[in-house]
Amino acid sequence: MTTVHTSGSALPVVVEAVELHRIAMPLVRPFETSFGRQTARDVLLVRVITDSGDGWGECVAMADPVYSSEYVAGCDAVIRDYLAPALLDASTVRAADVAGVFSFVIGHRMAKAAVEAAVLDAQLRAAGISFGEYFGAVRPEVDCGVSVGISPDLDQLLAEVSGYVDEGYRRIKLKIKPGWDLAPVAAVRDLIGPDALLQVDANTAYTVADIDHLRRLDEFGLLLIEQPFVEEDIAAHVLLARAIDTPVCLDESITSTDVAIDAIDRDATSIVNIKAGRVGGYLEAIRIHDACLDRDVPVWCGGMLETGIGRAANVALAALPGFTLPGDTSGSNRYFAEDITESFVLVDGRLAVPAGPGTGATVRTELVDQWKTRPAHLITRA
Ligand code: NPQ
Ligand code: MG
Repeated sequence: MTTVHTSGSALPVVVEAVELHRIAMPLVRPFETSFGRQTARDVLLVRVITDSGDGWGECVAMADPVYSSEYVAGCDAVIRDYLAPALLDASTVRAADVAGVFSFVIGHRMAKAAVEAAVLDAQLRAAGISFGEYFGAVRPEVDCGVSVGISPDLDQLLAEVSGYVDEGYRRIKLKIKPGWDLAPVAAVRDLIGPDALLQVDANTAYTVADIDHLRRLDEFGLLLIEQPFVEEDIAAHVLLARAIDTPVCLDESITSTDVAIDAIDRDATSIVNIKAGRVGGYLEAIRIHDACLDRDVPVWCGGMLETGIGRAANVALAALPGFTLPGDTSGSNRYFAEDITESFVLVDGRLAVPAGPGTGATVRTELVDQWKTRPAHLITRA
């Protein structure tokens, strides 16, 4: 079991104000999935100003509610109207208290996760402790994979994948949907060879009627198939897992530790994608990791096109012992020409776990100002 580091490291902070920043970052190339095509990342950043210094968190919600029910404007509103006032009302908080302070709000996990991360960053910066140390990281660097969008054609797909292989990525993930599955998987398997790590992600694009078709993926030696069916339908994933040799891995469905344990117990998932934003924060993500480690279920760190703020925290999370598969922890340049923090650069297919206090990443506030799509909101005690 991993235990969160709690000794002197976790002195509480008093939150004096919450600042909400909304910025737009162009993507280096459009990213297409079964739910749509993204050309820019519309990001909500949270800065908490405390008696012991500032902390930053990143909200992973997308501009539109197409991956999850959460979306940027909704997260912005729920933080402004509910979460920030509750945090300002609490006299002193540790990151570990934040989920309790927010429990009166149902759902809105991505919004809650962003604020909790900002509090944790402030608290650990004040204590001089890194996210990795606090989480219980067991390795100084993590193996990186890359998520490859749906391409206009196979030639462009193969060119993109070749580029990532040349950059040293240790695992390729292809986005699939009906009409874009067997052929791209076959072509990429042929390109990268039988031993290279390859997996697919359907982002809920299939139904149980497609089980016989999905079984045809078995011949390509995939690490896993991620989230073929809608997030509420655990039973459909159980049926697929019985029918297919390729391991089934849930992403969208896994919203908490209890849901993860239930899905594992029902044999709906034999590998789990952990995304802190989707489950309400890094502390809940660690509890899912612990539950999976107890059950010998491998986990890997998902990605949501994070800036350096979220990327730094993800890399720290991916350094926990149960993260035995490469994550979607790509280099900054996979998505952005310029990052909002120092860039994350792959070395031999790995990213280093930041060692500095808090996330260890420094926010370039001049870029936050330059890329803003509206003035910052400042929420202070009433
Ligand atoms: C997934 N991520 O694993 C997601 C989905 C995803 C890296 O494949 C903007 C913001 C665009 C978040 C596209 C990866 C996105 C996004 C895809 C998340 O399912
Ligand atoms: Mg996914």
